[in-house]
Amino acid sequence: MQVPASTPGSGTFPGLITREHEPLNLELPFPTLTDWLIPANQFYVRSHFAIPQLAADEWRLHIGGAVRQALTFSYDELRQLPARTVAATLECAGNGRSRLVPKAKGLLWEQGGVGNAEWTGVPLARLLEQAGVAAEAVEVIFEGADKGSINDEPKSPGVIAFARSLPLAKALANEVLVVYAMNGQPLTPEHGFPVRLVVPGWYGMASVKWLQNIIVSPTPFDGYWQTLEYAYWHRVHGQPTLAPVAEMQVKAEIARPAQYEVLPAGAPYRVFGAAWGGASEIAQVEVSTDGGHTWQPARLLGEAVPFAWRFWEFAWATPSVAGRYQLSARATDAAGRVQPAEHNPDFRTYMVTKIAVIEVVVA
Ligand SMILES: Nc1nc2c(c(=O)[nH]1)N[C@H]1C(S)=C(S)[C@@H](COP(=O)(O)O)O[C@H]1N2
Ligand SMILES: [Mo]
Repeated sequence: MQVPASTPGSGTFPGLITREHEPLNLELPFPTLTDWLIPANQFYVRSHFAIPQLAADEWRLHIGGAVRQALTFSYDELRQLPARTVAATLECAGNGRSRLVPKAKGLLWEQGGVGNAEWTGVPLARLLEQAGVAAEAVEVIFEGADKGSINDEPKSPGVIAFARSLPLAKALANEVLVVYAMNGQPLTPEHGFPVRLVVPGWYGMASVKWLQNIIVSPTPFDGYWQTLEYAYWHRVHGQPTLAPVAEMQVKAEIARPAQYEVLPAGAPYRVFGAAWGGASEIAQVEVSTDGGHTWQPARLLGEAVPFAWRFWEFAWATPSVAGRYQLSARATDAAGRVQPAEHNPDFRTYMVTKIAVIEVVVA
């Protein structure tokens, strides 16, 4: 088959989609998806403040709070410690928000606020062990070097840093890394240079970039970025209570065809996409080509890699009758979670995984 050079996925990258200039927010044009590991310069960028320009030789990581001994690491000291490399998919909790009706406030991400990369760094557990976590500790707070004030509602109390916490059990999990390399290269400024946290299995907001302070806390942390933002309604004994957004939900996305792509009638077409969803393995992806009436299994490609997305494909014979057709994909994970048809309003404008419709024109 002759493939014109401009066809999505054929190898030419058209560039990232600008969602916001200042602060910088860039989305991957998802129909271009080809590589399992997304190169750093094609990886979506989510930032809430100006990107701090940090010098590696001046940067320090401080670990304090409820610890036996406060510690400070330089960039070189950190890179001399035993390292681990973990492949993990990061997805912004607001990815897919453009699908919400009525139109949501906030950045209107389409499909591409997501990417998969190999992250290299020091297991956080090792650093916490060296500092000696106090018996009364319950959470660990991570603070980035970026700061500013949020002037839209909900307003911040003046100038604040980007900060998030993890419960102690997740902070000590061996996949959580204090990262200095992405796909084998030093981090770029957009992705957190010199050092960021990477929390595999959790939405992207947990993976604090430009990391400079780690504070072990004897109380739960109720900061701006996990109460006023990146929080959802969690029902406890029927009572809605605000909880920080955490683990990723199960989701499949169609990369090709693209929305409103024109396809020839009566021809074979390879529907292609990715599926992901936190710690649990993707068990199944199904595709519907008739607006969700019937579903057929897609073929999972490659191997299951914990915390990383799984590519899939589905061989479709396009109808011989010209017209508009609706394609959808839905994922199920090994824990039995199935992608929902409707958005859960308790999730507010986060964790948007409702089954999407890609409409194509068969001509
Ligand atoms: N310091 C800091 N860390 C941050 C953010 C930020 O604005 N500041 N954004 C978070 C959010 S919401 C996401 S989705 C991921 C995005 O990481 P990326 O820009 O490398 O794709 O970074 C997270 N870490
Ligand atoms: Mo995000």
